[in-house]
Formats: sequence, structure tokens, C-alpha cells
Amino acid sequence: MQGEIKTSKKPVIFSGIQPSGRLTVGNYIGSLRNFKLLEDNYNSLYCVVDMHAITVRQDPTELRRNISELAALYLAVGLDPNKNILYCQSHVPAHAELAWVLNCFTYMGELQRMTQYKDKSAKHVDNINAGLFTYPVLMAADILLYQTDVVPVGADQKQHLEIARDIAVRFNNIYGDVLVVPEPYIPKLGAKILSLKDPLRKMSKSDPEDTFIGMLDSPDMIRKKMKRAVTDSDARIKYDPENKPGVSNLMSILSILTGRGIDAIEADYAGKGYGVLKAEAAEACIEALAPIQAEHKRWMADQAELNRVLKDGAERASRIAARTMAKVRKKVGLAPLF
Ligand code: AQP
Repeated sequence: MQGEIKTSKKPVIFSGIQPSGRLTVGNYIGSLRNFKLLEDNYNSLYCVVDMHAITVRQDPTELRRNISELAALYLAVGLDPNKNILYCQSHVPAHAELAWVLNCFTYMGELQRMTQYKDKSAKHVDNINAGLFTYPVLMAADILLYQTDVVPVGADQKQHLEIARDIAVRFNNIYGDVLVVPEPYIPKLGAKILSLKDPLRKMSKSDPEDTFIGMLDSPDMIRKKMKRAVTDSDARIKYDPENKPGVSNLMSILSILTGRGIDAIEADYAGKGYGVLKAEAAEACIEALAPIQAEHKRWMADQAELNRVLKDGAERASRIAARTMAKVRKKVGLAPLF
């Protein structure tokens, strides 16, 4: 058996990504990239949240491929399956079980305020289902199930983290200290990478192909998409997210992926055109993604090993989840298990 997570006293991290499309550099910069950095100081669970993905209609074949691709990406960025628990949400039924209990401790008004619900119901008017509405409760269950201390997420998930905290506090106020109240970990830089076509919106993997750089895009695709990124007519390379969101977004991507400061980039590109900035931002993406793509290919070619990692992860996660569920069942007064 691989390393058991609860035997040491390190704080617990949980984070999940939806297999709702092909991951973008937004997902990479805002979340995945930070996971590896945290590996040694935390007991971490990283989850492919496939049950969240079906809140929007998915093609089953494509969903299965996306699940596999995402699991391989967790490994390709270097996460060690012995140090981290890597698994699929639907392999651990306790996520759904706790979500049901927590639904009974969540108010309609709280859920109605969620911006992601408003955005997604506007995007999918023909399928505004109850799962989309209660998405934050399932996310709270994901986190609270493992007595999580820290949740590394992009800025768009801050509101969902707050509701998870509110639910935990409410539950604890009734039943005593049952659930750990988690803290968000939002990166200072790159917490919100913007769409290449509409830099007032965040980059999303379920948006049209030309709005994002995919983590698995070929160099040619990356160059082509960057070239067509929306900027402005001012032709000055200046970091000004409010007035120049498109240009500032490209500068952020370049800065984060190369480690060069925004001031240095501004100075280096003074007097140069947007074409140069776009070309260099593209090369920075290509260079950062190349080793990940190579590792990803290797993992995708070994599905048996990938499945073994996920099975082992699900078993380890289930054991931790069972402890929380036993407490919750007892406190709430559900029928005792025989
Ligand atoms: N544009 C972004 N910039 C920075 N971080 C981002 N994240 C997502 N987009 C950006 C972070 O990536 C993690 C995984 O996100 P998710 O798949 O659980 O859901 P999401 O936030 O809804 O991501 P997408 O790509 O926009 O997916 P779809 O299109 O399916 O809704 C999270 O930590 C998120 O903050």
C-alpha cells in the first residue's frame, strides 16, 4: 500500500478540477502549477471531479477521455502518487453522501447568490438543472470530507470556498467540532487568466477553442491562437488591467511562465508592437508546456498504470472519507450502520 495520508500531522490540502474540457493555461497557472510546489509540506488529495462536470451536458465518450487526460495531467506536472492521493470523485461515493447531508444545511438564498450558477445558467439556458444549482454543496462536501485545511484555487472559486466555510461553521455550531473549516490558497499572480477573445471574462476550458491556450495544444496552435488574441488599438505595452485587459493578460502569462517581473517586461518591450509580445507569450507557453506534454503522452500510453494509480488513490481517499462520514452520520442521527 502507498503512503497513508492521515498518519502524519501535516495540514491537509484538497483540490479538484472538472474534466469538462481540455485544460487551459488558466487552469495550469491558477491551480495545477501550484500543486507540485506544495507537495512536501502538506498531505494532499487531488481529485478529478467528474460528478461536477455532469452539471453541464457532456458527451460520455468525450467525458471518459477528459477524465483520463486530466488524471494523466496531474501526473505529468510531476505530482508523485506516493506523496499525493490522486483519484476520481465518482470512485468515492461518500462525496455524494455528504453532499446530500450538507444540502440540508444550506439555504436556497446562499446558492442563488453564486456567480458561477448565474454565469452557467445564462450559458446553458436549456439545461438549468438542480445539480448546477447545488454544485457548491457538492464542492463543500469534497473539501469537508477530508477535514481539509487548505484549498488551492483560482480567484473564480473564492465564493464557493466561502460557502463551504459557512456550511462547516453552521454544522459545527449545531453538532460541535465535527468539520475542519478550510482556508483558501489563492495565488498572488495568475489567479485569473482571461479569455483570449474577451479579456473581460476568465479563460475557461468549456468555452470555444480559440478563446484559450490548451495545455495540450501543439506549438503551431499556440502561436496561431496567441496571434489572434484580442488586445486594443493603443499599441503601448503597459500593464493596466482595467484599461488594457487583453495586453495585461498576455503580460501576466509571460511574466508567470518566465519568472520575469511585470516591470522588466514593460521596460523590455517599450516601443515594440503587440506582435512581439504575442510571439514571446506564445513561446513562453510552448516552453512551459513541452515537458508536461511529453510526460502526459507517456502516461496516456500506459492506461493500466494510470488506472492503478486512480484505484489506489480512491481506496486511500475512501478510508479517510469513511471516518468523517461515520462522525457525521452519528451526529446527525442517521440510522446506525450494522
Ligand atoms: N482562467 C483561470 N485563471 C486562473 N485559474 C483558473 N481556474 C479555472 N480557470 C482559471 C482554476 O482552475 C481550477 C479548476 O477549475 P475547474 O475545472 O474546477 O472549474 P472552473 O473554475 O469552472 O474552470 P473552467 O476552466 O472555467 O471550467 P469550465 O469551463 O468547465 O467551467 C480551479 O481552481 C479554478 O479556480
